[in-house]
Amino acid sequence: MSDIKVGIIMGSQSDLPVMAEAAKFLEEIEVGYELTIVSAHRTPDRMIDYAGKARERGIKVIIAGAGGAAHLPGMVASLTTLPVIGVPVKSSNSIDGWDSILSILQMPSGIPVATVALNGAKNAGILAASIVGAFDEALGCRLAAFKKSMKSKVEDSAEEVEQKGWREILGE
Ligand code: RP5
Repeated sequence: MSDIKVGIIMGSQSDLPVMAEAAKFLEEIEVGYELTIVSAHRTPDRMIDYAGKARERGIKVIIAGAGGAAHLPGMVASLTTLPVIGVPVKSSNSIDGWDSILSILQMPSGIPVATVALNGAKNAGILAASIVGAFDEALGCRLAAFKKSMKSKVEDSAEEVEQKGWREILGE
C-alpha cells in the first residue's frame, strides 16, 4: 500500500499559496501526502474520479480547499466514505470569505465536512495528521512533540514579556 495517507486538493492553482500550508505541516510531521488541482465546477468528472478512487488508493483523509461558491469539499464528501476536511479560501472571486466559509461549513445532515477557519490550511494539515495518528503510535508521538513545542514557545514569550515589559518588546 502507498505511503500517501493524505490527499490535498484545491479548486484552482490560485488556492495554492493558502493550501501549501497543509503540505508544509504534513512534511514537518512526516506524513505522506499528494497535492493536486480538482475543480468541482470546471472538472466535475475529475472530481468524481478522484473522490471515487481515493480510498482504494490508500488515502485516509482528504483535505479540500476552495473559494467563493466552494462546492468541492462537500461534493467530494458526498462521493467518498473518507473523512473530508474543508478549507474555506478567501479567493479573488470571494465577496469577503463568508461565501466560502458557509458553502463548506453548512453541509446538510448526512454529509459532514470538518471545516477549519478561513485560509486555515495549516490546521487542516494538523487535523489530517491527527486522524492518521489515531491509528499510528509513532505519528502520535510526533504530534505530542509538536504540541509540546508550541507550549514551550508560549512559556518563553510569557517569560520575555514579564521580564522586559510590553514597552521594550513593542519598542515604545
Ligand atoms: C474556486 O474559485 C477556486 O477554489 C478558487 O478559490 C476560486 C477562483 O479560481 P480562479 O478563478 O482563480 O481559478 O473554484
